[in-house]
Order: sequence, then C-alpha cells, then structure tokens
Amino acid sequence: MTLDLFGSVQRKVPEHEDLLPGVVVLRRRALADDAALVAASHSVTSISPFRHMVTPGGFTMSVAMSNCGEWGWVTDRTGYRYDRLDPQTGKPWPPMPAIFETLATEAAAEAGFANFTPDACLINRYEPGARMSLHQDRNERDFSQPIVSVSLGLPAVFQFGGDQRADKTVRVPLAHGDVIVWGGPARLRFHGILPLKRGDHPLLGAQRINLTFRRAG
Ligand code: MD6
Ligand code: FE
Repeated sequence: MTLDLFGSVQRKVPEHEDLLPGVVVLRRRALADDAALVAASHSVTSISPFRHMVTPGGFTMSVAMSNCGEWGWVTDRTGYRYDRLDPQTGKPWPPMPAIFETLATEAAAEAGFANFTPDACLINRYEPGARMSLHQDRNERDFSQPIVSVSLGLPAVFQFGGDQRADKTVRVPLAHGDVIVWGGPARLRFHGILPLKRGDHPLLGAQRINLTFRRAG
C-alpha cells in the first residue's frame, strides 16, 4: 500500500498472480493498448461480423462471436470445431492483427509459456445478461499449448471449476485490460462467465469484449 501525492490510499494490484496451478493473471496487462485493440477488433468484425451461434443442442448462444487468424471456432447443429472459413461470409477469417498476436505471445512468455504463436483468435461480445456456461476448451489439437484470454470493457466474473463439471468453482473478477494465461495442469478445467452486469464503459459502452488466443491447428 502506498500514499500518492494527494494522500489517498492506493492498493497495489499484483501484476502477476498465480491463481491456480497453470493459471496466471496479468492484471491490466492490455490496458496501455486498449484503444488499439478495440480498433483492431472492429476491423475484424467489419469483415466477419459478430453473430450468435447455435450449439449442437439447439440453443442460441447469448454471447456474440467472431474470429480472426487461420482458424476460427464455430458451433452449429453438427457440433463444435475450428474452421478456416467463416460460414457466414464463405471466406477465410480476417488475418490476425499484429497487435493481437504480439500481445498474446508476450503475455504467454511472461506467464512461462515461451514461443506461443496463436493461429486462432475468438472474439466474444457480451452484452448485459450474456453469459458463458461451464465448459472445457478441448477442440484444439495440442493441449500442451496455453490459452491467452484478454478482457476489455465491462467487468465480468470468471468461474473456474475442476476437471469435472460438478467440481466446485472459484470466482475471479476480470476487469478491463486483464489478461489470463492458462495451460499445463489447468488446460482442461471447466470454466465460464457469469451473466454480465449492466454498466457503461468509457471505451466500449454496455459491453465486454473477450479475445481468446489459441493454437488450434
Ligand atoms: C470469456 N473465456 O472470458 C470466455 N476459455 O469471455 C473462455 O471461455 C476461455 O477466457 C479458455 C481460456 C480462457 C478463456
Ligand atoms: Fe473457454
């Protein structure tokens, strides 16, 4: 704890938290580049727009999604998978912006995963009430590769479970600019996002954008 020039109390936010084995939170790591990241995200979604995909069970997701990079994560009635083409445009996903790839590679290295080169970036858009129910990320080929996840806009509560759906969960608040890197023993843990609370973020208004970087192919 330190006192600043005006005598108010500032709690130091730890920059590098080891949340659970294999999970590192880099608080505010993306903050300095926030406007450029939002602009890059807009350039992607102007080509491959946000859309609400349908799960194999027939439910329309409350989170709207797009992708960039060589592979994009998609779901429809036939299942979850990575695809080189955007099913909505019939064209390849937009290339991954350099500022995305640089952030993902640097954050992974800071968390202990050297040489992470993502070939897929899923862009999730949450509006108030949107949520992501508990799931595992298991459509990727190589589980030794980490996942880097960047939060922008309204804050959200991330739920971390165990390797079984019924395992008890811990809640982790994620704010604008926070980056999570996870892999190793945490790679297949169940996780989700609680329903987004209403709010108005200076840069993004009433939404949260999440960028999730993976090595899919
Ligand atoms: C989200 N994230 O933060 C949803 N999955 O909006 C995920 O589902 C996720 O953040 C794997 C690794 C990191 C993540
Ligand atoms: Fe996930």
